[in-house]
Amino acid sequence: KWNPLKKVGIVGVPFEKGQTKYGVSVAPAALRAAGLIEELSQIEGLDVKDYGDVEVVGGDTSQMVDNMVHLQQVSICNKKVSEKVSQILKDDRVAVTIGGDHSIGVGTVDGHYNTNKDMILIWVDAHADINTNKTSESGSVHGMPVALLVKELSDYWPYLPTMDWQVPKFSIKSLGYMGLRSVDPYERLAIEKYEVPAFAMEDIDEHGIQKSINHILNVLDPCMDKPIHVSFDIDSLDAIEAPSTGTPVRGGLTLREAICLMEIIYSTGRLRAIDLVEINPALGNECDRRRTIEAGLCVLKAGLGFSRRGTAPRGVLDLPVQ
Ligand code: Z70
Ligand code: MN
Ligand code: MN
Repeated sequence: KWNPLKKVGIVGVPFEKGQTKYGVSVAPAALRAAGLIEELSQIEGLDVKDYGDVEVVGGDTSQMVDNMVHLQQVSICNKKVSEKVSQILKDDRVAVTIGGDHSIGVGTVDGHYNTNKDMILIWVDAHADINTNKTSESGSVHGMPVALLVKELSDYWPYLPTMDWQVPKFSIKSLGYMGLRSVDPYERLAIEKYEVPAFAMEDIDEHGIQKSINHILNVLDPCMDKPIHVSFDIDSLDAIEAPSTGTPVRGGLTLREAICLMEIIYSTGRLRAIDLVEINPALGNECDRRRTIEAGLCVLKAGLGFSRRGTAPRGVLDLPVQ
């Protein structure tokens, strides 16, 4: 019934104010230099359009809201991200957003929700990113995007100046997690309170990657007709697979599991948006950097139809003769 869209739009978001380390903002340029557009264009039948980077500007750096660092900059950037993601989706393309830190998930999901009210969200991450400014230990907004997005948690926030453009309407009932292994106490409470389907690493160990993702898809969308958004934090991968990230956590997904996860979601024909965030090319050595970027490219390719089986040339029935 559903065929994967064979058109994709890429947008970079060189934003890093949702966390404290320098370097996540250079990931879009590093991925492009590593051949992002060319690699994706080699996928059989895939039409790739580069929408460039969202312009990131400064803003008031004073703390407007308690325990929310750089809120105004996060807000200004995310408004643009939301508009860009909506535009790509309206152009009938899969929206691929290259971060940047995970605070940009506010904009990508907001933009997707505004175009598809029935979308479901798979948050692939070592962390749950569902802190409020009251529960966060760090004050970093990249640990808060899910809590900002879901309507069920709107009463747990104070008024957020500059965030008026973003009204939380997305339901936590349409959210699922994969890869968790560093979850704060109040984040765990939220997951349990709202019965969010969450496959932490021990659950993936128990059930395997295929059954885990299929279970989440079945819980969130039993009729199998909803658009899917995957917000992929590179730190969901094991620290050995993706060392160049701000908070690497050992014991994570293998790249093979992540590829398998993306292939399964692609095969539904309903994957409409992918975020790839938290790659930090400024951390680690050259080997770490290349490894991490290559892992990110593999994840994107798997989500956009690259087949590990190989693809025969189109319209050709036999090998060439001498
Ligand atoms: C912690 C917090 C986080 C990424 C760290 C960590 C959040 N729960 N996310 N690294 N990618 O600060 O809220
Ligand atoms: Mn994250
Ligand atoms: Mn994370």
